[in-house]
Amino acid sequence: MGVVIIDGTTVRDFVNDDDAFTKGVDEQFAALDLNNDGVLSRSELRTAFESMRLIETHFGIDVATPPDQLTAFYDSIFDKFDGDQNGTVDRREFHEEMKKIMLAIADGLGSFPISMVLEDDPNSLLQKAADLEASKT
Ligand SMILES: [Ca+2]
Ligand SMILES: [Ca+2]
Repeated sequence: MGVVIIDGTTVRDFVNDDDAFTKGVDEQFAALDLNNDGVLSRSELRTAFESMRLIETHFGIDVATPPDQLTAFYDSIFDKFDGDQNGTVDRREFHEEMKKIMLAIADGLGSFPISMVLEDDPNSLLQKAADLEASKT
């Protein structure tokens, strides 16, 4: 666990830095693709989001949500990612949707820096955003 100070600009700068963002998303994708078949299945994506604070932060989901609602929620997330509706999420679809989510988070954060407690996750995109910001100063 680490605490990072982050604001909307930090996140937006990261998303707009093509090299850094693509690298971050690719690493995350590779870590989530548990069976290494090059695409994310419904359950792989769900496992990912269950372990990520990103979605809780973004959508305000809390742990008390009933299981059937959670399943419906994760299904709706999967459908969002699966742009061509072929039942799997490929690298390009993942990249595009993560970009939207990160920009939405950036908008939500605005210009007020907040401190976030991040799980020890080397693939956390918010952590990478904070690292990129730190590397500039
Ligand atoms: Ca897979
Ligand atoms: Ca797809």
